[in-house]
Amino acid sequence: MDTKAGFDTLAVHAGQTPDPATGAVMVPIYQVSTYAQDGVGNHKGYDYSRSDNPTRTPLQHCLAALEGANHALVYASGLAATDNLVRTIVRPGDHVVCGDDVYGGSYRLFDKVIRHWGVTFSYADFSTCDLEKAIPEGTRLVWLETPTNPLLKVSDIAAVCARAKAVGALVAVDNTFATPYFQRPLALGADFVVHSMTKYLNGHSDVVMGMVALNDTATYDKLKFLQNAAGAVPGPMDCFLVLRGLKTLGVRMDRHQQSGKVIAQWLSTHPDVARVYTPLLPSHPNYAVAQRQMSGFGGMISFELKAGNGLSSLERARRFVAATKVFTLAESLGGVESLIEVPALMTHASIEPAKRREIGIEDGLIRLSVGIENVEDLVADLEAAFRA
Ligand code: P1T
Repeated sequence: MDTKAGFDTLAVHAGQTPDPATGAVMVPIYQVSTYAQDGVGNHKGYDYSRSDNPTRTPLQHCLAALEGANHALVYASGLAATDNLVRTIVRPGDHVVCGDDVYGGSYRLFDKVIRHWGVTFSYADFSTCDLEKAIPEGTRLVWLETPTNPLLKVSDIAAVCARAKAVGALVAVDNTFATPYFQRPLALGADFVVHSMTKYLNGHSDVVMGMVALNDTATYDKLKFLQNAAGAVPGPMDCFLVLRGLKTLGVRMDRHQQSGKVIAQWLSTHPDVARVYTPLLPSHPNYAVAQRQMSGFGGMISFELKAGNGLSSLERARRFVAATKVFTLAESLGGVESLIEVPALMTHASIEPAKRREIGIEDGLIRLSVGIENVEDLVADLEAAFRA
């Protein structure tokens, strides 16, 4: 496949050709751990499925094409991808600067695991901070999530990369919320793109998987070495499901965004809503940056309820999320079905309460992942929850 083909064409075809043995149009699920060898070391390119698997390889090629990267590697989860990338790049004594508002599990991995290997971390709001102060000389890696989870802050990727380059630091962008359909960090100067493919890339809430995409072949070889040495690989069935999910990424993202806009606008005028967070609305403080570096935003919205009826905003949030019927109360995001959750109690509960509030994640914050159901049903569901 010509890598200059359009995004949707690449999503359907890149890395995939009809099976030479049978003509099967879809990549088969090679549910196999090992491969026959004619003589010792004489095989057809695969010897053991921890190292490589023929369902995984086309998925990696497709993802590299979508991110505009030379290489992509897929992992058993988004956090496994994060862990393998960080441990490939940093050594004891190194310093990492991380966005202050990141997925709670990424923060937990850095603060409760990798920090104990003698790596130091500092945290900054890349959407507002002075980049020269936030990214000091000697920084080895910058970890940038944009848009952020759950506050949907958008940071200027090119500006962060320029500062990082000036001090010799590498930049990894967690592109889970935007997907390569709406944002291509490598083209803006990033060294690595990371995804939880559990979310939009797969899109059907039936797989946990992660990926890293990059251009530098020497680092790719190191990553591949660690992946094989440590073994955080996904199974062939999961790779098949993500290959299938990717084919509709563009149409799904358009629909998530279209419905997301309707819901964001409706929430922003609702009398019970104190604040709406989403780059879908021009009132978002980083709207200009978002317009510049992204071609769209998907369907993620966070909002706060006003306290009322003698209830705190947290208690109102608890009742609200228990009352929706089309929006399922669950962690995760990016699937065809709409989800609702309270970050302080669920996805970001691993961050200490004081730190969470310092970041701006209020206890009563509610996060929506707007799915592809009929938008009138979604609005009616939320309206009913306001009245419950
Ligand atoms: O769950 P896993 O596939 O390991 O991915 C971790 C991860 C990494 N980066 C971002 C931006 C994420 O949102 C996640 C996972 N997030 C959720 C489960 C959630 O509900 O926010």
